[in-house]
Amino acid sequence: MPNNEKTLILVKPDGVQRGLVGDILSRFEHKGLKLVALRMLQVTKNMAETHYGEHKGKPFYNGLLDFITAAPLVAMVVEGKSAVTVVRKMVGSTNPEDAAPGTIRHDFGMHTGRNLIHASDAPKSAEKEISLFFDIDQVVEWKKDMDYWVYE
Ligand code: D4T
Repeated sequence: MPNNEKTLILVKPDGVQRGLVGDILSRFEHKGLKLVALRMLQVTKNMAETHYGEHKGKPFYNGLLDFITAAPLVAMVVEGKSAVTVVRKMVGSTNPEDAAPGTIRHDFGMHTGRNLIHASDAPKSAEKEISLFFDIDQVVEWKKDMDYWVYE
């Protein structure tokens, strides 16, 4: 398949605490993306600093680290044609107030600091982020028979 990509998705601690993991995961399944990795974990301060390194020094940085390490989150990898772009569109704008109706952040969120979900913003960052959250053997290569009915 041309432009086949993998991307990292995190259902952040607010999504887990609010019982939205199933609703959020099912959106990606229903879209036609292939789930290739899934785990629940408590993110350490070290991991959080690596993941959000680009935001170091910004006013929201410390609060962001506290939030993402406050309770377990669910990490997953999905795969499909242009998966990075497709997933970012489904996630919506960073601030749920600006997110379009039908996006996850619009439909479930109220505030930027509790915006439920993270998704990689480019194939290169996806690769880096996937390797932060998963060992290589935790990402499963499998043939989804349904793909015949999803892609021409
Ligand atoms: P992530 O990285 O979580 O998918 O979000 P985005 O890619 O949409 O947005 P981002 O990198 O600019 O922000 C990362 C993360 O920081 C939180 N945040 C952001 C915050 O708490 N206050 C703020 O003012 C901003 C800009 C939300 C997402």
